[in-house]
Amino acid sequence: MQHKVTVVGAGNVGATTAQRIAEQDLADVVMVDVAADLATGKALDMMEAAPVLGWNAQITGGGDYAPTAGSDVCVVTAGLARKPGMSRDDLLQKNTEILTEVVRQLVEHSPETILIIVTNPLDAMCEVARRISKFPRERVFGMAGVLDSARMRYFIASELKVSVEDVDAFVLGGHGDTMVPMPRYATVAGVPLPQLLPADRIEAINQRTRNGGAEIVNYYKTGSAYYAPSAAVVDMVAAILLDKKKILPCAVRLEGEYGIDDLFVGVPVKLGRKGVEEVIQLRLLPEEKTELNKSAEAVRDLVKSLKV
Ligand code: TXD
Repeated sequence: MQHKVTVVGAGNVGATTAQRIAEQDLADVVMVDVAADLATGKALDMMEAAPVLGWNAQITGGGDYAPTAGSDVCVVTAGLARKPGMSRDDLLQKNTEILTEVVRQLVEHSPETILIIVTNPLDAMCEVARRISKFPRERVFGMAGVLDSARMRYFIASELKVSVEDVDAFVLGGHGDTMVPMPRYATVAGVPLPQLLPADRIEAINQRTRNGGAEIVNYYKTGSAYYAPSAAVVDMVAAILLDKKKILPCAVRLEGEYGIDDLFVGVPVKLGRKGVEEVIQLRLLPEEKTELNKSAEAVRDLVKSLKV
């Protein structure tokens, strides 16, 4: 039987995610958006590409949650972007309201689903989704690390003029300015990055990675990145649906790992059909641990002001 994936929010990230899933014939896709016609129209537009490109998945879209029933995976991209005059805290409260309603609906129609949260502020929205869904951490987690790591991998590959396929890298921590790129664990065809680049060039790559989202926003002026973010989501969706047991950095609720408890933080996990099947513990140097703790504290501050 074909898998079913719901994508809430048919905006830039949501629609591109739906498109990528269909083009890979990974699953049928249901898009839901408060802007119901937008979701319906984008779904139809994508379906009309299917005969040309030759994929067989079904995409539907609208404002109703009934068609989402029995979804294997639900991706939540619904939310507002920060508008002029809006504080980060205003955004936090507004997107908390949106997530609360969206997750309630998703869980009602698909009680066994796996929730992948994308909406910012990412780590705090994961906590909102967890509180509303009451899902175990295996089935509610967020996308950020795959994107941040992909950016780092690209920057390394272009600096060294090698194939992106040869480059592996990890970024830990919250999805924000305090994220922790881990060059010590980055490799190029198996060779550790510190053997290939001097420290100052590695630090420049780390800094560009931390600034990766803002760099794109500066070009787009309105709106933020969505090609790489949607690709990152689909990597996670495929790992789950195809039970790959793939190790990917995700925002997952730590329960004592890395010395952090009861908080969503980006760390490598094993993704398979059950969702997060294992939290991978890396051995960190004291300075890396300090950075990770700092990043976790930034997430904790946000979570403290949640009103759910
Ligand atoms: O790494 C990451 N996690 C991220 C996060 C990478 C990229 C984008 N990131 C965040 O995802 C971004 O900061 C936003 O919070 C979300 C979605 O980004 P996108 O670029 O797709 O935003 P859009 O294009 O504005 O789309 C949001 C859609 C839009 O169509 C709204 O009508 C819809 O969300 N929306 C809703 N849908 C359903 N239900 C409700 N309540 C709702 N409210 C808004």
